[in-house]
Amino acid sequence: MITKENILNTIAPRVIVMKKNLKVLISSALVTVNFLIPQKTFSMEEVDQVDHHTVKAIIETHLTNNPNLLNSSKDKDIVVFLGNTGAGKSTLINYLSGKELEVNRFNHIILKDPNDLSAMAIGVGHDSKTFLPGFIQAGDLLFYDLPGFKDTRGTATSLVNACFIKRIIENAKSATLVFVVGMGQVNSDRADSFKVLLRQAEQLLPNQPIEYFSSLVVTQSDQESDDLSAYLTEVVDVTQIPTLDFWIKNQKIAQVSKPKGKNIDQNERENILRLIQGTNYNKIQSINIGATYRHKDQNNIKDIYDREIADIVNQLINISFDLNSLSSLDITALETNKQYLQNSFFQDVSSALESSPLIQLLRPISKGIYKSARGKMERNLFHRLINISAEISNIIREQERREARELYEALVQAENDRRGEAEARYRNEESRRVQAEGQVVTLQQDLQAEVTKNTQNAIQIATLQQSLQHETTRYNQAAAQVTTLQQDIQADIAQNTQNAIQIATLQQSLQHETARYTQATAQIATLQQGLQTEISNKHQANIQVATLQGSLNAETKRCKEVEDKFTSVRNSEEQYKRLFNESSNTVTRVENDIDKKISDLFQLAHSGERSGLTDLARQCRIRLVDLMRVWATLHGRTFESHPRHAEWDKLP
Ligand SMILES: Nc1nc2c(ncn2[C@@H]2O[C@H](COP(=O)(O)OP(=O)(O)OP(=O)(O)O)[C@@H](O)[C@H]2O)c(=O)[nH]1
Ligand SMILES: [Mg+2]
Repeated sequence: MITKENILNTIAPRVIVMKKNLKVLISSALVTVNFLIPQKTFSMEEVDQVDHHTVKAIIETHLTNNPNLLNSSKDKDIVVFLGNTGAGKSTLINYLSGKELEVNRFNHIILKDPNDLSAMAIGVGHDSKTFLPGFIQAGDLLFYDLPGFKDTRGTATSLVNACFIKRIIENAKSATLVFVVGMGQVNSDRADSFKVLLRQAEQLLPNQPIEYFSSLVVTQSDQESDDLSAYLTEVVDVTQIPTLDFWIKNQKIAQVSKPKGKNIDQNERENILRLIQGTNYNKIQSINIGATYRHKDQNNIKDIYDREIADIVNQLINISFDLNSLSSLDITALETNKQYLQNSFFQDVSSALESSPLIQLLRPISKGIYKSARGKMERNLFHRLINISAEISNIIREQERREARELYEALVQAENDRRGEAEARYRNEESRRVQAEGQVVTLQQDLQAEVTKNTQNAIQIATLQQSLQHETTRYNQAAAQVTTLQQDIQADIAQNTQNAIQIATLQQSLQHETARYTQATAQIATLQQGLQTEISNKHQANIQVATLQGSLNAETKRCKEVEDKFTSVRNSEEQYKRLFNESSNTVTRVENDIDKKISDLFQLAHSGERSGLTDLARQCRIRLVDLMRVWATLHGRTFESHPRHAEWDKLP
């Protein structure tokens, strides 16, 4: 059976293995960021095996322990002594500021009072003595003793000094430079180290007209003061060193002679002070302190940056990527991390670098080195991020493929299991079929016996079938009766239905009649009241009837009298009628006579007309008028309405 549990149980152990693999994959993908850092051992001459955190600690310690030095030049005009280590800068500053000096048995100038902490420490032999910059106020001049350029104290010292030098010079209101060179430097190697010193100064103060605010003091001179310029011009090719040429031409040169015996010439001191006082001061906005580093220092600083950047990147990875959560095989989480890597990680690295205290400390004194370290990191990180993104994409794809494969395998397994079950079921069915076949044979034998028995039974069956036939007939009759009954019932039901309808109608009528009865009852009550009234009226009427009877009797008597009168009138009327009939007959006779006469007259008139007896016709006409007028009177009509009036009118 394929169930979710089955599938999960099959996949789960493999998923655990995959998770472990993924964790290793992502860890290595991210950790390889470290590989871009050269795995070079970081060493410092003075403090062995210090890492960049120690360097940072050293710088911070010196800066916090020497706030006076750090801020000593603020808004002041300062005199800065520049020279290679061992050139005699510290010795010169002590000399100029009036410290008591003496010459020891090795012909070295030393402090008379070695415990004078205000004096500058003087080196012995070629070892640089000045570890940190120092300053001393000499009258109205403020001298700054800087450690020798390109000394051998190591990167940490160089960085500490760089911090101080940069702060002191840039803080000052203005500065004048005193370049210090030992006569030995001038004489040896065609003054190469002198040239290097000047080149360094130019790099330190790029785009500055150094010669205008500087002077040169040559120490351990074996020349006469007045011959110094001539000697330098002779020994050094001044065309190659324009600054020296400028100093010589502008008399910006002084010297300290090698001590003769135990004495130190005090006259030269005044010369040098005058020289310094007569030289310009200049505001120095920004110095390129990197110029003071040796190549080795530069590599070490680069190393410090690389390590700090690697630290920051790793820290950021630790913060931003929870490898445990990444290895959960959660594709959404992986995608999110991939998006972060592609979109924001770079920016976050940049911000983290900007806020690193070490970088903030070192950057002002090693801008170029930081820029190149960062550039290198950005390039590498960019490629690395692309690789990591691709790696994560691969992991996601791989995981999806694996999951799909696991699922497929689980499904195949489940399908195989199902087939196995089906086969087992088939085999089971097969054995059951074989058993069943055995049973079929037995059953066939039993069947034969049954057939024999059946033949006997068949006879009985025939008999039974006849009975059945009979019963069927009876049944059919019964069924017909049932049908008839059903029809009757149907009819009854229909009748009942009609009855029910009639009952309903009757009920409605009953209701209606009841209502009418109620109304009639009310009317009866009204009529009874009316009857009562009528009875009382009748009583009154009886009284009136009695009265009227009396009147009637009187009238009857009068009627009798009238009747008698009427009888006599009738007799008169019959007499009258007889007379009337007699007169009517007379009238009728007269009428007939007139009509006869009229007709005769017309006949006579027309025959007169035809015969030309116009007068006769005319007399007939006149006679006719009289007769027709009589006719009109008899009939109560007009003359013109006589039927022969028109005929008469045509008569002449
Ligand atoms: N004979 C002689 N020795 C000198 C003279 N100036 C310096 N020295 C010696 O040169 C050595 C170095 O002198 P420093 O003054 O320490 O030299 P610096 O220039 O301060 O050296 P750093 O501090 O290392 O930069 C010391 O032994 C001095 O005694 C000089 O004019 N004559
Ligand atoms: Mg010194």
